[in-house]
Amino acid sequence: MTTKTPIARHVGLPETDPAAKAAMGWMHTARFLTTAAQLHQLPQLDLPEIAFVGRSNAGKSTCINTLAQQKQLAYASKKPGRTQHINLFSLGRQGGTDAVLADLPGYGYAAVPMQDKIRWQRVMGQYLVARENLVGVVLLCDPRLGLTELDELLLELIRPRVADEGLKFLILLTKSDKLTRLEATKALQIAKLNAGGGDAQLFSALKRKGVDEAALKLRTWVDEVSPAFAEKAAARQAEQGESEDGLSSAGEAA
Ligand SMILES: Nc1nc2c(ncn2[C@@H]2O[C@H](COP(=O)(O)OP(=O)(O)OP(=O)(O)O)[C@@H](O)[C@H]2O)c(=O)[nH]1
Ligand SMILES: [Mg+2]
Repeated sequence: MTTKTPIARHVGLPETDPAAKAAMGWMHTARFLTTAAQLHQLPQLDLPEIAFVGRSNAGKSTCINTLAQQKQLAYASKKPGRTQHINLFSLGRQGGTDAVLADLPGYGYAAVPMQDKIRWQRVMGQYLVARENLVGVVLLCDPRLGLTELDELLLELIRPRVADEGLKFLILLTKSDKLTRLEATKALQIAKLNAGGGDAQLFSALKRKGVDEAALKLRTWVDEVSPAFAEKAAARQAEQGESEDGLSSAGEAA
């Protein structure tokens, strides 16, 4: 869905909301940052991070590519289970980075050996509970399947952070091009009921439905938390400066 300005809506012009346009421009700056198979391999970042989670084949990687307006930023495939690492992408203009997107491996793919499933569920659980700079979670859900048991488990896992830290949460109903209008309306109603503390919207990479809306939402999340992150980074820098001063004055005294 295109987010129109009130005037455009009034006269029926397909004009895009300037804020949504800016959000899409920002999304287009996405570039690969790093990949990690294990949590401890992820860099500690002083930047707001937004994770894309959901069952295998739900369309997480395609969603990131669609938001970024890039064909092959994240690896998408017909074959489920293609994303097997946590892949991070930086966002920000002029080479600066003001946020990070995380593409997570999907869960629930039957052909994955049980041991790998368990290992992965543990890694993802730890990521969602302990990743300090995580500010938002986008749960991708194929509305033809609805929320699965593992989706519900994930919701349980993040609920305390949603309640205590204001972790943002959005359910994206992917592949909505496969639904009739009535099915889409019903699926959205159900998802909104299940999104306790968060939001839900329809999305289609194929038909470019809900893309502006999702980009704008993520931009809003980042705008909301950026001052707190800037403050933290400044405090850390000051701390470092003080300890360096301490070192140099110790050096001078010697
Ligand atoms: N019709 C339709 N197909 C889509 C849409 N989004 C993704 N797909 C297809 O769904 C399949 C899986 O997409 P991916 O983006 O690789 O899914 P994923 O969630 O990243 O999968 P894993 O990495 O295995 O967890 C691909 O064949 C995509 O082309 C959509 O909006 N509409
Ligand atoms: Mg993927």
